[in-house]
Amino acid sequence: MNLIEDLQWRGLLADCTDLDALTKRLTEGPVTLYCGFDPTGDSLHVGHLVPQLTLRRFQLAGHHPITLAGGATGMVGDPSGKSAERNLLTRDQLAHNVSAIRGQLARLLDFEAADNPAVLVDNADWTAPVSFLDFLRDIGKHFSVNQMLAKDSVRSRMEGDSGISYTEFSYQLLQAFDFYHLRKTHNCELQIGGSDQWGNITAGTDLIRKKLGVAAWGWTFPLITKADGTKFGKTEGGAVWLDPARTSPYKFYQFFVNTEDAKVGEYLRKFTFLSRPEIEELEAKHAANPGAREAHKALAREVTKLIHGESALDAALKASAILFGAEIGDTSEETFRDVVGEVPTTDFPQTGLDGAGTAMVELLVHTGLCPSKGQARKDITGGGIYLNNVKVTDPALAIGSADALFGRYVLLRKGKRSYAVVNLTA
Ligand code: 383
Repeated sequence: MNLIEDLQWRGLLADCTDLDALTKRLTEGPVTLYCGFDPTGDSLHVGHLVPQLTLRRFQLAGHHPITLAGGATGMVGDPSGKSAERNLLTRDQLAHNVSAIRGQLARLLDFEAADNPAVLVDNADWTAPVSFLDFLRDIGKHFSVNQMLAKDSVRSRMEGDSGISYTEFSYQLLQAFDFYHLRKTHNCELQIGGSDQWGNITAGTDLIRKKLGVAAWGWTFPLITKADGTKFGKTEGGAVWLDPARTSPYKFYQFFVNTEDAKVGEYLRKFTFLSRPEIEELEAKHAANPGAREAHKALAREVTKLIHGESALDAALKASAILFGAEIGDTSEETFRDVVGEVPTTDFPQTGLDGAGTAMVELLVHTGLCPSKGQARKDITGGGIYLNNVKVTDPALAIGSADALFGRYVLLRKGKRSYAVVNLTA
């Protein structure tokens, strides 16, 4: 399977400006391509993974990837896919965001590759020095307002209530200018992006043709959705970020392991570098035994390893195992807190554990795991109660401060799956 066939098999082609010509060009030798990311926040999120991985797929096939941080475009705000005008970010915010996402942009690409090292650029470097008058004369003159109005990003806002400012209306010119600049300076022939970027990308291919008279291609991939068609990458807690300080590797792992069954094959194809036979085998396993969730686990493992590395993946796996009965071991307090977040938690005064402590049966009732102390004693004698995932045998057991995890928590469990956390309060 060549690169294009592989990308198509993975479902990574929504549209291409000229697939036949690009296919031919790719067989003739390495191509330089780019994808842009605006610094709208100080972290990228899972929605940015497909473009990043696609750049890497091209690099693995011998092509030259450029990843672009939108220091200039971030000052303006892309209207694509947005139903309302954005708030302008301050220069300080932008500088902070650009430096925060630089590392994330570099993470998945190889900048040391001997033949085709990746390159990271910031469009502020070539856009900021151009004067407004020069831009209007040299770039603006090549755009027809009629065509600009026809772009989805603009048309939907003209039809909607909130309209569009001149600032955001101009966005497509800036992105077109980038492609033109990279075509001239880096011989960049291809721009990739999500299908929301089609209008901006074709603005660039048009500008290149008009100003340079040479070919350039655009390639978009379908936007990832959930099974019901809604936006991918959002949880109750908000977006799933690539920054581990915002979304811990444990939560990141959980997000992918909880992928809907109907989507697991698609996500394996789009979010991992597993080969076609490997993915087909996982899909077959899932079809044969959905309960084992092997495909989901493989997906979550692969993506977590890619973004957070092997040791963070190990920690996430150990933490995940806690809610399946594994002992707490050397889990960090931070990770444990993530786990605790998923379990009903009840406060209890820390002083209650001083001295002789508090009877286990009392805590079992306090947390609601057992309806009465009598039932709690029976459950303990029956062998169904665990303290910090270790089986309890003595119905008269008292819990003291030595049992508190990280000095703050007691993990109680009834049977296989019912957990409760006692949160010790000062
Ligand atoms: C800026 C300057 C360029 C080329 C592209 C850009 C950014 C682009 C944009 N992209 C989105 C973003 O930054 O706004 N105008 O959040 C997202 N991308 C990629 C992909 C995606 C798009 O970064 O579909 C999802 O991740 O294209 O929404 O010269």
